[in-house]
Amino acid sequence: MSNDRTAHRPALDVVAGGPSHRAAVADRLPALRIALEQADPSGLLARDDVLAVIGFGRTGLPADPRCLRVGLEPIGPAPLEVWYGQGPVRHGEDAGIRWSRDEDYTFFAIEVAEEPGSALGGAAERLYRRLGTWLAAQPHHLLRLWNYFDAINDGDGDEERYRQFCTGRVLGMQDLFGAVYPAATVIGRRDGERVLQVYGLAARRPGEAIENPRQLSAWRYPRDYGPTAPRFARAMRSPGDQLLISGTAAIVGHASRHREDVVAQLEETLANLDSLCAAVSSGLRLGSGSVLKVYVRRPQDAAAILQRLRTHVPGGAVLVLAGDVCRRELLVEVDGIHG
Ligand code: 3EB
Repeated sequence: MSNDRTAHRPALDVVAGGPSHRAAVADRLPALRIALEQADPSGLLARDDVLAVIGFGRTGLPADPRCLRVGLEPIGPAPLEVWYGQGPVRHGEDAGIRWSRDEDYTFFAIEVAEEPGSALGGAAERLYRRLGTWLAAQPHHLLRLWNYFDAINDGDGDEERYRQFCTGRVLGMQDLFGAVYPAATVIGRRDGERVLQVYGLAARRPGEAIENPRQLSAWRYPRDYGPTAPRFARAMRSPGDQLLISGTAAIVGHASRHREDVVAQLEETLANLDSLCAAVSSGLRLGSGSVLKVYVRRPQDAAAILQRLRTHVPGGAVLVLAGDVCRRELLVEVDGIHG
């Protein structure tokens, strides 16, 4: 991870040029293109530049390492999330980790069943241990993780499943991710399937972790939120000069804001997203270059949320999913990619 900001100027900056600019361009990977599209999965899999085809809810997908079905129900249209690299893409499976890769980017997915009657932390620990060991042997650097599991808010206090997940994650990841955490999302499904699903993105060059000036870094959250603080970066600036935005909700400092008021929570979330963008580059705005997923706890809130998002992120692609945020009082969360 480079601390030299000039080596990772965002493409979105107006850059004056000069030697450091040329170096940055030479170092930059092509962008990963993530699209939300209604398409025939087998047609996509016939291409040599498709890294991943992710379906949500009841979508059926071929058995292929590039495909993953996540059991979060779409609210409204149910497009596929398709990742396009430059190709040619190779793919395979190593000890339960399904992967695909071209020269620049790796997609991977791992699913671990929870043991009946035992805490979720055990599954999280096993999953992260296997993933960390696998990643350490790969030529690419971890940028981004998405974590989905059932009934995230079940259990009280430190028994809550999200808190148990956080503890298991830390036990399993050990030093394998180094001192810099990836960008991440953790969202609860409601499909009753006791399987922890994680998918992620790695790249030939490392990214640059970005924190949000409006939010305390998650690994510094006080004890009130659980025995093990979450470990993730608010965003990762990718080596392709894209912004990989972690799950973002109505948290300011470490406190949840606007209990019971989804509209105000979304406004706070948008302020957090704007602040994150400003931390990267003063001119950076979400818009037509953005692909967002919005996770909504109460399906009846979806229409208002989508309408507000369309105004704030003009021309952006948005997928609305029914999902539970890790704190019970939070009603909406947004993640995505820009650039
Ligand atoms: C938050 O800001 C909301 O545990 O990896 C968002 C993204 C959240 C990632 C994680 C948690 C995680 O704390 C929740």
